[in-house]
Amino acid sequence: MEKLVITAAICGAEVTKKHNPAVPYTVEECVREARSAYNAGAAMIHLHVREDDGTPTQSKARFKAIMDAIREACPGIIIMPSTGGACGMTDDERLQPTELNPEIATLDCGTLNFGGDDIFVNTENSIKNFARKMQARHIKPEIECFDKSHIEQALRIIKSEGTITPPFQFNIGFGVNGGIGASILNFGYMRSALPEGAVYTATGIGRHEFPIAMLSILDGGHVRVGFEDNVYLSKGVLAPSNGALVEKVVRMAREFGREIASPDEARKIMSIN
Ligand code: KMH
Ligand code: ZN
Repeated sequence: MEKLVITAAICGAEVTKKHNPAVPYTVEECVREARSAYNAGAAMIHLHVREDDGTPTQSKARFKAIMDAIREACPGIIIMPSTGGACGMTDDERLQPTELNPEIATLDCGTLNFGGDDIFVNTENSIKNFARKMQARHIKPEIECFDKSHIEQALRIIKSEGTITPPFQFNIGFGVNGGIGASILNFGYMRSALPEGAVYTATGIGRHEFPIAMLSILDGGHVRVGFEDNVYLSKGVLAPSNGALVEKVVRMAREFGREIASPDEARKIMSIN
């Protein structure tokens, strides 16, 4: 089977040091967490950034400072900035990291409840606008889908716009509060909706992180783990670092004969040029 690409979502926008004191806010903390994931086998970092006090921001300057520092500490690593940001941010605010021309960035393909009163808004026109802007800058979109309807929305835009072109890279997420639940049946349901030839990463939220990783390892998909999605190594045991979460996936993959992709191998697998 193809080598396994591990993405580490090291920071997120919602999780805080109250959930796990190792959640990174500062430049130095982001570098520490990225390095731990890279040394453990992550080929890609999915990046959100914060101010030093933990406030999520999509500031271009803050992204640049942290991306530069991570690149220096982790030679060759793929950095995939978020264009999702945090709930309540405007589209222009969210798009700022694309001005740095990253090789890949997230493209969220549907609106969903996001817990409590929060709604993560991605209208059809917003998604089209994000896709157009990313195509103009030759940024590969990772198509983020937290429900089957998001895959169907992405496919409609692929068909009508020509701004998202094959080979496609999807991230299918399970267990977001407001998104599709995490189960074997739902994994198959989402998986079966992906277009022929698509490459995909799977993400499970909270306690679903490792079961979903296992399904993806067995199915030939790729895996995302990290503090953005889950702060525990096992029930009641906080992960000391993002690297510890990646190490667990590496152990699982090796048990089932999947070798781990380097960043350059990941670029080939995911057609990131
Ligand atoms: N923080 C969420 C509201 C992405 O990075 O593209 C959105 C998110 C998705 O995390
Ligand atoms: Zn994210």
